[in-house]
This record gives sequence, structure tokens and C-alpha cells, in this order.
Amino acid sequence: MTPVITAFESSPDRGRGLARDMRVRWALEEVGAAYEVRLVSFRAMKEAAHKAIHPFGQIPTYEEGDLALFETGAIVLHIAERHAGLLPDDANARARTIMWMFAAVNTIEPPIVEWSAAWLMERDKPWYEERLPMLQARIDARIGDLSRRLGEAEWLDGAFSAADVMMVTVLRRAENSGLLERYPNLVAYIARGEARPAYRRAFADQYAVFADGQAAG
Ligand code: GTB
Repeated sequence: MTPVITAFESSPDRGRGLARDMRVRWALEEVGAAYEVRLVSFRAMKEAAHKAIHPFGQIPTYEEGDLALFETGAIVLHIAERHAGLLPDDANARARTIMWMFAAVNTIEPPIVEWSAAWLMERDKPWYEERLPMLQARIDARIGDLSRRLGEAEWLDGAFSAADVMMVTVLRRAENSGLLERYPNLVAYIARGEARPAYRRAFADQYAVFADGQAAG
């Protein structure tokens, strides 16, 4: 059964691959699984049909036969559990990989999303300039510790895994923060992820949605 994922019909990131369908596409490409994409508008995301799959009216979702999933951490873990290549065989290494997946979405992503949401929705507000250094400091504290833990390692825990799919895509969202540049090992880590053929295929596919939308006017 070919899985179907959902993605923005018109992503606000204009094809930069920052929306969260990118990590699901990347995971599917890494394991060589075919998939289909159903594009949804912002309006359709809030309608009952989509909310029956995603109670919060968001993308991405993942449908495969009678299984319907939301939450990218759960979707990527499901893909990694069903296919070889994204989770180590050793039980302890597998547990650590899942730990890092949680760290990506639960520890690193929240301050990045808070900063990004403030820029999107509050940058014209009088308090924004005062609040910004605090938001940046919260990101910096997390990515600084991540940088020290990663050190000179290629990936988070041994071989490339689902944890790196999650962490690289989470970090990419901070690319415009001006903070990542302080940590050359994180910049190199992101670049290693982006250089993977599976990443490039996933990126090209999501970019085509934007390009087709532009061509259609
Ligand atoms: N925790 C959920 C998960 O990991 O799956 C979060 C899902 C989520 O936030 N989805 C967003 C969404 O559907 C799209 S990815 N938003 C619409 C809504 O809530 O109504 C977030 C996103 C959006 C835009 C950019 N961008 O333009 O750069 C980047 C990331």
C-alpha cells in the first residue's frame, strides 16, 4: 500500500523546505519507499475531512491503508520501524536514536519555533525588539549544548539515522537566525544532511510544488 502524505498546497516558505513535510519526505526517500502527496490548502486543513486525520488541522499527515498518523516524530519513527536504514539494530543504540528524535522535537525545536513565530507574527509590535534577544538566547543555549555534544562526530549517535533526519530539519528552521554560524560543526552537520541524495530528492519534490504554483500564476 503506497502511503499518502499531506503537504501545503502553497507553503509560506516559498519552496525552502522548512515546512515539516520535508522531514517525512526525506525519511521516505532514505528508505526508498514510494509515496504520494496530497496537497491541502489552509482552508481545507481546518475542515472536518482533514481534521478527522489531524485533530489540530495541520500538515503533514501520513495515511497507509487503515493507518492514519499525524506528528512528524511519530511518522518518521513509524517509517524507520517499518523499513531498514534509519534505526540501528542494536537495542541500546535504537533507544538512543529515539531519544535524539525526542530531543529534536521537544528540546531543540520549541525555542526555534518560538523565535520564528515571533518574527512572523510580532515583528511589528512595540515589544518585539526587546523580546528578540531573549528568544535568541534560548535558541543559543540549546544549540550551543548540542554543538558541544556533537563535537566532531558526523552524526548524532554513530551511523546516520532517523534522529539526524529530525535534528537537521529542526536546525534548518534556525538558518536565518544568525545563530547557527557561531557553531561551525552544526553548520557542517546540516550541510552533510543536505548533501545526502535522499535529502536532495525530497527537497526537489517539495520545491516543485512551489515552482508549479508559480508557473500556474
Ligand atoms: N508538531 C507537529 C508535527 O511535528 O507534525 C507540528 C505540525 C505543524 O506545525 N505543521 C504546520 C502547519 O500545518 C506546518 S510546518 N501549520 C498550519 C496551521 O497550524 O494552521 C510549520 C512551518 C510552517 C511554515 C514555515 N515557513 O514558512 O518557513 C515553516 C514551518
